Amino acid sequence: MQKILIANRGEIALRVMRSAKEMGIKTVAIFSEADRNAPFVRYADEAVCIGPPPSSQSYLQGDKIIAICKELKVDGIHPGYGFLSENADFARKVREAGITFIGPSPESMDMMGDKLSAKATAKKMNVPMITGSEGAVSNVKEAIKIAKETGFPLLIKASAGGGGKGMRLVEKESEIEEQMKLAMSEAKSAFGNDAVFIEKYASQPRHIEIQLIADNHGNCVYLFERECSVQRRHQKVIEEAPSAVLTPELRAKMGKCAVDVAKACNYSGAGTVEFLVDADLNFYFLEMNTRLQVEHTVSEMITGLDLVKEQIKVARNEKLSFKQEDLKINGHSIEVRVCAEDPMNNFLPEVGNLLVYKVPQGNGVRVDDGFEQGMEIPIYYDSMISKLITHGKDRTEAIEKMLRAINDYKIVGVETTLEFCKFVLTHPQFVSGNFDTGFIKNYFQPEMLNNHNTEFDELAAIAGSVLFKGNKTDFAFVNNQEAVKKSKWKANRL
Ligand code: MV4
Repeated sequence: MQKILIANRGEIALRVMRSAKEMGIKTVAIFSEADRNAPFVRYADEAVCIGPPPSSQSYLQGDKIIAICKELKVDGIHPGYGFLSENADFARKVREAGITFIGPSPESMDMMGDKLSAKATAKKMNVPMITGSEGAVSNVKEAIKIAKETGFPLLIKASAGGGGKGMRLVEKESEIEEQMKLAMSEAKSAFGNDAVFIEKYASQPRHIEIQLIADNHGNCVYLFERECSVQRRHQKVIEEAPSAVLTPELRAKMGKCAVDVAKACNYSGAGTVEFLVDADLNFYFLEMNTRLQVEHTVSEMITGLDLVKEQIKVARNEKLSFKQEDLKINGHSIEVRVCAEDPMNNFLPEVGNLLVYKVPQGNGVRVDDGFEQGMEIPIYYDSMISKLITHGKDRTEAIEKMLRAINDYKIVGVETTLEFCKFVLTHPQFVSGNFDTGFIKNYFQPEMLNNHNTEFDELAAIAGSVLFKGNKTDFAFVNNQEAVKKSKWKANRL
C-alpha cells in the first residue's frame, strides 16, 4: 500500500494520516468547502475538495470518492468512523474498483449491520443473549405472546437500527400495539426496513465493549474492554479502559465471546462487540460495530498498540504480530469527548470561533483534535472539538491527570462540555466506579455547573481576538464584539 485516501474529516482524519506517514504511506484528504482551512487538509500530501458543506454532498459521496482514488492512483481507503465507515455497499464498490477498503469485508458488515442477523450469529456461538423474540416480530398478537414470556418492561428494537435509534420502551400490555406500530413505521422511514424485535428491558445496565482485531489468516485477539456507561442520549461522554468492575475471569470470558462473534462472521480488521452488563455482572450481547471507534484511543493507551497501523497491516494481508497471551493491560486510560455544546442549555450544539484554543500537555496527556485557535466550528457536522485522553498507573492517577488536563485546557468563544466532564469525574459515584448507563440522568442537573470564571473568559476573549487580529483584521473586529457580548450575556445570566 503506497497511498491511502481518508474518507473522513477532523480529528480522525489527522489521526489516521499520522499513522500512515509513520508507515511511509502517502495520504490523500478529501474535504468539503466548510473544511478548506482545516488542519487535516494541510497535513495530507494531497487534498481534493469534494463538494459543498452538507455531508450528503461531500463526505457521503461514495462514487465521487472512488473516482478521486482512481485519478490519484490511491490503493487504499480508510473510512474513519461515521459517514461511510459502516456502509457495506460502499465497501463493495471500493472492492470492485480494485481498491483496498481498510476495514472488514462487505459480507461481515452486512451480517453485523442487521441486528437480527448479528444476534442469530452470536447466539449460534453460545454468546449470552437477553430473553426476547427469536427473530423479527411482525404483528401485535405475536408481540403479546412474547411479552407474556419475557415480562415487562420490554424494548422494541429496529433490526436496522443501532446506538439507540428506533428503540421503544413498553411498560405494559396495553401499550404494545401503539409502540409496535410506531417502532415499525419509524424503522421504515429511518432505515427503509421495518423489521423489529423484542427484548426484555434490562434496567440500569452498564455498557461495556470489547475491542478486537482479526487478520485474514484466521487469527483474532481481544484488546480488553472499554467502559462506556457514561452516556447522554446514546452519546458517549466519557470512556475508560479497563472497566473498574470486571474481574480477570469475566474479562477473559467476554473477550472469548467477542472473538467467537468475530470468527462467526469471518471478521477482518478492528472491530468492537458491545455488551450490556447487569448489577450481578451477567453480560449479554448487544451488537457489533464494524469500524474503528471514537474511543479506540483508550485501548491504545493500555495495550501500547497503534490500532490504525494494525488495521493497515491487516488490510495489507499481514499476520497479526502478537498472540493473546502477549497482550497485557498497562495502567488505566480515560477519554473525555470535548464538544462544542452548552451543558447549561440542554447540550445545544454551539457554533462560533475558537478565539482562544490552548490544549493541555504533559506526561500521560494526549489530545486528538482537528481544530486550531481562530477556526470556526462549522454547523454541518458533529459537535466534537477534540478527545482528551489521559493514561496513568491506575484509575486514580488517570482521573487526577484528567482533572489537571481539563483545568489546563483553555477554550474561549464557544461553550464546551469540559466543565460538565469535570463534574462527572469528581462525582463520588464515578470515583467509586459504581455507576451505570443511568448516571447522567440520575445525578446531573445543569445548575450544578456554576463555577464559570466569566471575568477570565471575557479577558481571554479580548486577548484572543487581539491575537487573531494579527492575521485577519476585518474578522477580528466582529469576533471581538461578539465575544465580549457573549461573555457579558453569560455574566448577566449567572
Ligand atoms: C438495551 C437496554 C436495556 N435492555 N437493551 C441503547 C443503545 C443500543 N445499543 C442498545 N441500548 C440499550 N439496549 C435491553 N434489552 C438499554 C439500552 C440503553 C443503553 C445501552 C448502552 C448504553 C447506554 C444506554 C442508555 C439507554 C439505554
